[in-house]
Amino acid sequence: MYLSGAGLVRWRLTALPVFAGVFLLILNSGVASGFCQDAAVAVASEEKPVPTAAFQSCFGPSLGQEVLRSISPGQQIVKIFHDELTALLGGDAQPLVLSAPARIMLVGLHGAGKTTSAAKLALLLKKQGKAPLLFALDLHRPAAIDQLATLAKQVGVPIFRPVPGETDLLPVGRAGLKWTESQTGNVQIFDTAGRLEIDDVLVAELKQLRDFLQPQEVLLVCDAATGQQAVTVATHFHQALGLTGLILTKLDGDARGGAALSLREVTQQPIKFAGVGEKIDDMEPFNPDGYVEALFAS
Ligand SMILES: Nc1nc2c(ncn2[C@@H]2O[C@H](COP(=O)(O)OP(=O)(O)OP(=O)(O)O)[C@@H](O)[C@H]2O)c(=O)[nH]1
Ligand SMILES: [Mg+2]
Repeated sequence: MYLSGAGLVRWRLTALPVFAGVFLLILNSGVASGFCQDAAVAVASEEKPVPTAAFQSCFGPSLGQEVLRSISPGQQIVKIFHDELTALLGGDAQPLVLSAPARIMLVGLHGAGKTTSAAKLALLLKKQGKAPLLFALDLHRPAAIDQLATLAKQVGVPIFRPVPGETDLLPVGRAGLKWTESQTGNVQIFDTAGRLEIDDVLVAELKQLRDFLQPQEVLLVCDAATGQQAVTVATHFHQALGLTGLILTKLDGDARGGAALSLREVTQQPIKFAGVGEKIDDMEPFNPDGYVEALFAS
């Protein structure tokens, strides 16, 4: 399980207080899970009004459906809530687009989990019968190259390492592609540098690299704990780089959940993977339905 009710509640309270009424209805209906109780208590303490227009836009289509007679009104509301959230998150799990030469570029802020996710992704792809290659293209933090090399060894995947002291990203990218000629891999995963906050120089550099590599996938790695900051970051990276998806990391931590909905909303791109721990196999394809299911079970 990678989502707590409290995390979603925090998001909903700021984004759409309309759920207040719904939570309270669920609670009163006697089918409330721990999550709903958390939510109802939190909502009750907020004393926020329930805007009718927002309620209609969110639940209108569902409420127009004929009410199923076999389940109680409370269960019906839980189902509507479940279906709406799943739809908000994009419905089905979205696979990677990997046509040859398959290239995946990972971008994001410092500490978001790019390097770790690069190796986790390599392992996942390897388990699917692919032959991934890793590229250490963080030239800003020398330790990042060693970090990826250690992880690459752990997952048994070849790694391209830049010449020490190299600072110019494009020639390194070019050397990386040259290196692939001696390799048999069929999916290339590029780790890149992060920054403490959005930085125009970094983004311009990444843009150049993206133009050169022409990756099918540009995935923003986002720390789930960063909340609203993640939304600003995602907006900026999406405008600059044209993201094709996201990896939401640290969903095993305390501040979980809310960011997923906001990130999806501002980028209109799917969350493709979820980081659920520090171990190398702690990453899974992001499944909106399972995510919402976990929410109701918490
Ligand atoms: N609990 C948990 N920790 C994670 C997860 N993903 C990454 N981490 C940890 O987060 C820390 C930062 O991860 P990195 O992969 O180094 O992050 P980065 O984005 O490459 O950071 P920079 O190279 O500084 O830009 C490490 O200690 C990871 O083990 C996750 O899904 N869950
Ligand atoms: Mg890194």
